[in-house]
Amino acid sequence: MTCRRGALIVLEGVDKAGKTTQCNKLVQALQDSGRQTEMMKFPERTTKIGQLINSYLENKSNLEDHTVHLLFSANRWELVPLMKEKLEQGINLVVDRYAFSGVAFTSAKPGFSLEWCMNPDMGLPKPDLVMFLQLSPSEAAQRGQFGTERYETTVFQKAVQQKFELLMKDPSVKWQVIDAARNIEDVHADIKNHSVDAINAAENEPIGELWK
Ligand code: FDM
Repeated sequence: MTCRRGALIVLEGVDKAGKTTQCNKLVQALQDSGRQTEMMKFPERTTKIGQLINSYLENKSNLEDHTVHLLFSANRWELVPLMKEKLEQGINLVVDRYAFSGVAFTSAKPGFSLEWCMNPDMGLPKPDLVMFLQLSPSEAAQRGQFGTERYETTVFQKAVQQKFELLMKDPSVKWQVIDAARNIEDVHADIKNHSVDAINAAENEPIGELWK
């Protein structure tokens, strides 16, 4: 029997939407149903590039805006060989943030076009499904205070949300909007169903190239 490839499933969304909780629950559910699945997250803060990003996000260092954008992208590219290897072995990857966060966060800064921001990520492995956990700024505010990392302010998060909305208009990417205002289990059930469909559809398809 030929080995069917794994699916690349991405969760995106603004802060407080529950991405990390839902990624963990999805990985567990897929594993419990006998599907080999692993979780990844970006930024991957453990590599040398990731450590530079981590110190920037924790406000321990400053980096020029173009530079940090390219570091976030490089942090994805450095993981591409590993991602491809896993997908080809039939392992599904559930990824907490990807190039869409990269573009949405940088293009929310003054002077950055969507196009410039997308360029360095062109050709990354293309997700088989991107789920956007939708939560209005007022619902997000009810979930408590933002943390202390860079970008964790209401004004910036609103700008980021608008950029995500622009990215979701791109029909070359398989987007699915998920209403994240519901309870954790209902959101999870929805995410799991969409993921199983994407896994079944991806099996016989080659891995695509993002934005190419
Ligand atoms: N972020 C994340 C970016 O600005 N660019 C990127 O490419 C990625 C992947 O980093 F504020 C931002 C988004 C968020 C922060 O936070 C990472 P978490 O809590 O580790 O997801």
